[in-house]
Amino acid sequence: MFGVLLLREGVRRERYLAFRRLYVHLFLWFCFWPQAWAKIQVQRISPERYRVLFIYRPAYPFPKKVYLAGDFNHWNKISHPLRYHPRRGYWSISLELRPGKYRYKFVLDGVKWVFDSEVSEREPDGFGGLNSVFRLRAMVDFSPVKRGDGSVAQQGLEHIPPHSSVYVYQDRTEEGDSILRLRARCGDIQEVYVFLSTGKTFPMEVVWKEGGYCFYEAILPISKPFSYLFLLKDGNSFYYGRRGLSRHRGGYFRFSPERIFRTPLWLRGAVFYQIFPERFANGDSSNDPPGTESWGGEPTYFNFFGGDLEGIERNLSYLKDLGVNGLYLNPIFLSPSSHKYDTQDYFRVDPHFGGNGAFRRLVGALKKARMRLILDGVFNHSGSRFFAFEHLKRYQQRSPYRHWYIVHRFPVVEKKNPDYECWWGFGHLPKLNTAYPAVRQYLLRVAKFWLRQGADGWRLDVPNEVSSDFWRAFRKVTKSVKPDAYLFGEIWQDAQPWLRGDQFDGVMNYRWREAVIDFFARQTLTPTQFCDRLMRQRLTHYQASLYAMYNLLGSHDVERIWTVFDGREDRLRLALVFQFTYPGVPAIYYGDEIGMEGGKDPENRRCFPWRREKWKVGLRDFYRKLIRIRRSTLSLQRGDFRRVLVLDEKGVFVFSRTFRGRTVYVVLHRGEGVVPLELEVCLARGRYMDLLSGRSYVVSGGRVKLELASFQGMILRPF
Ligand SMILES: [Ca+2]
Ligand SMILES: [Ca+2]
Repeated sequence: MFGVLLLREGVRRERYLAFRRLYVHLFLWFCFWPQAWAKIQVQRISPERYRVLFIYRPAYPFPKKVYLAGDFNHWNKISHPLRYHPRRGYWSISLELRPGKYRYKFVLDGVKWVFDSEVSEREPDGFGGLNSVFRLRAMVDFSPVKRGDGSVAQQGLEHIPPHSSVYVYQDRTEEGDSILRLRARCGDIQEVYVFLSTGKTFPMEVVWKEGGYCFYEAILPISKPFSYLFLLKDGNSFYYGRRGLSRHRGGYFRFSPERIFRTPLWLRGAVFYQIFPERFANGDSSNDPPGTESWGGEPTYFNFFGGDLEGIERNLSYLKDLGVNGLYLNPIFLSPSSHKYDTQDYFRVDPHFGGNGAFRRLVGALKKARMRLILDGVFNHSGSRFFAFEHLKRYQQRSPYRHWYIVHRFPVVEKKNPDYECWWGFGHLPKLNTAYPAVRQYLLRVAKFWLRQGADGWRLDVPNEVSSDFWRAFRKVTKSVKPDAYLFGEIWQDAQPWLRGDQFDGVMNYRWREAVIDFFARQTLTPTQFCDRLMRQRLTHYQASLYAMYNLLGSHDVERIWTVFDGREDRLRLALVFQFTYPGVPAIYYGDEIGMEGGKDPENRRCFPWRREKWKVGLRDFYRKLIRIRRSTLSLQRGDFRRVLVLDEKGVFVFSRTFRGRTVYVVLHRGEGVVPLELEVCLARGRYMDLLSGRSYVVSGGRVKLELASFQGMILRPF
């Protein structure tokens, strides 16, 4: 009996020791198991540009791929893959960024979003999670400067720097004059001039300040090539040229204004209308896809309503009456979906849209109506039913199309997150290998073909995911077929790299849209801040591209503008006054003009209601009026842009547009109540008419007295 007890005691002790070992293991495992960590390293390239290294070490289970997504790439979850360093066990990516606030997350295997738990700052991501926030502050180690001390700080002087610059230093105006800019330290120099090799001088004025720098600008009435220096007066006279700062003249800069790129002139007079063809109008029910639902039903990602090209053709009179003269159509080529971003055949208009015959008829009708046509070019990826991908799936390694795609591992099987590159992990949207010559030639052939069939240009889908090298070839080829073809890209972030004259004319100006919404709808910007946001885009882009920007308030990818403004029509109308008076091509997303509502896809793709009682007729008439004003006022189409008056406390913002000596003033009052305003104008006497209300105002002593009601806008033209 005792023996049995002893035995039991021994078993208990064994068990106790086993448990203790397990606990110790668990404790150690908990303490030393590799946790995920992240780190950011910053290196200064110039005061505006920094190389930022994002490092991430994941925890178990280890991902196969890590991507970085954030404000800088419009949260694209696969455009910025990190590189794996097997020895160190971490992933990294280096980006060139400007000072500013950046929200970001790491994306594991293209599906799992994780925030960087190491950073001190974070904020809600709007989906119940958190974003990491990184503030990149300018690193400026300035020595003190003084005005009138007989010296000029060489440090900070910049004009055409050797590295790619953020700012545009040489440009030409819409009227062909030359623009020169110089960056210098603020509070250092008394007077700054452009000094020509002929001995002529032009004073420069400060147009922008940032991070302790002043940006000086002069507009010279010169359109032929010339040589120049900068003359800096601060007690002594200094010259700044190619060889740097000197007391003597020499090392002249050269400028050939005619070498600055140009964008199609017809864009200045253009007002665009974007159509999602499946939802605008059903002109031919015999071509409807199987299962087509009745017009006006609630859209899902997958249903059809039968819209087609004949529907557009039949309603051209509506568009002509509205006043638009350019159409941008979402993709129209054969593909299984309603949105048609999954192309099956680039040379065939979808039979559900009426096929190539309907396209020819539409082109004919558009020519008669003097309307331009822009097609949607989806060249980053094809659909999985595209012949080359079909062939690849069938014959695998043996397919001659194996290099048309980027295959990581055979066999190629279509599924979610497959073993080949695709758009956002969607297996049915395989990424085309645009670096491969045969693919390149094929796509360029597509681009030329449709221009020859009557298209006037291309809107390019996700071009930031395709190499710039491809777009350079694309521009050359398309402009050789049609020199005034309009090329604009879907770029959500800073578009400067695409708008230097070698790739696109403009972009879908989503940044501008954000600023407009922040100022007019959310009212989170003061007039000064709004003006600064605009100014920044103006100084970092060539004028040619600013006049070719596709300035949109709505599209198939964002909430309806009526919904964004939450139905506050007075604010929306004021924003529209701004849209139609600002440089760049005003663009309307179908149905925004009648106040269609809806959140993001699929709500923003509802059927256009052709029954007039569903329209907000007043809003539609306001659009018509603005379009007419825009199309009949050359100063609004081609004029320069000048900030005239900004009153933050009154919510007033006035700017002017001048072309060939004719100046139009645009007065915006973003706020409640009545604001009296005395505006200094360029005429000493005469009269101005507000093109919106038809009222006239007399100039007396170079001033006009105005009274602005809540959210009122005025477009003042001399008459
Ligand atoms: Ca000085
Ligand atoms: Ca149809």
